[in-house]
Amino acid sequence: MDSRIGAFWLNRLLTGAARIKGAARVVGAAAAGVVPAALTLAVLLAAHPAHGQQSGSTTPAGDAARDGRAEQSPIELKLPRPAFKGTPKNAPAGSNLEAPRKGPRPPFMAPKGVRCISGGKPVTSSDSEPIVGSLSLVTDGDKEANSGSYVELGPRLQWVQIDLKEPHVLHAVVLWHYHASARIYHDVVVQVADDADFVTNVRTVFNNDHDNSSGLGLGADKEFWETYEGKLIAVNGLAARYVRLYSNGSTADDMNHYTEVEVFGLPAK
Ligand SMILES: [Ca+2]
Ligand SMILES: [Ca+2]
Repeated sequence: MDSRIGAFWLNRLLTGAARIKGAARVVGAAAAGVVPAALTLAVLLAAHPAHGQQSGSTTPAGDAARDGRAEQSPIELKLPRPAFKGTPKNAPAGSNLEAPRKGPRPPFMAPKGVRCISGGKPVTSSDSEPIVGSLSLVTDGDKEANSGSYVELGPRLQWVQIDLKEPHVLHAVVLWHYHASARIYHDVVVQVADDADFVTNVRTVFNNDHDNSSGLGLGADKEFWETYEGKLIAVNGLAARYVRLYSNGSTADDMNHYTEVEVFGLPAK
């Protein structure tokens, strides 16, 4: 910073500080703290113009975000074999449907060290006695479209829930309902919470229930075709211990299926 420009801004700040000081006399002691802060900033800017120029336009939070971006890397996601080829053509009329992607999904970037933290973690469900398979299939790491690789829950609105065993900072949830044939599951809602009963600090990270038939709130997200790539839902660093996923049947039938759910994150400090 040019010294004349520094002097100009110092003058402006001191003038501002004088005005604040005048106002402080009127409003009393509560505002008085502002004056030393403004003066300190002015002095710092004059004494360290280069530093003032660098950090004056940002905040400690901004610095952290920039550092975080610098350390981002793609999450390691192992995909199952594709079970069917081509684009599904029997799209339901009038549905709010995500357009099928052309080409593979781009890598998902997250802070370095973010990994799958759901493998082998306990799974509970609104349907404690699945029709086909067991709840442990949701987190057993097998995402293939084989018979025996998915759990089938009862009809209408059902949920599965993963207990990460301790609070984590979450960055993505990747979800495979059933990808052996083209279909769309309805009322897909994904929530995270601090407690197993989903009472404390519940946050919805995905909701494509457009008419609130689930009673969980109106969702603005789109419905999507099941594919071998799974559905990746960005979570953006929310801290939680529990992840719950709802669905309400599919274009195939009223049942609810899960082949695998992977949660990506880091232990919360
Ligand atoms: Ca599985
Ligand atoms: Ca609905």
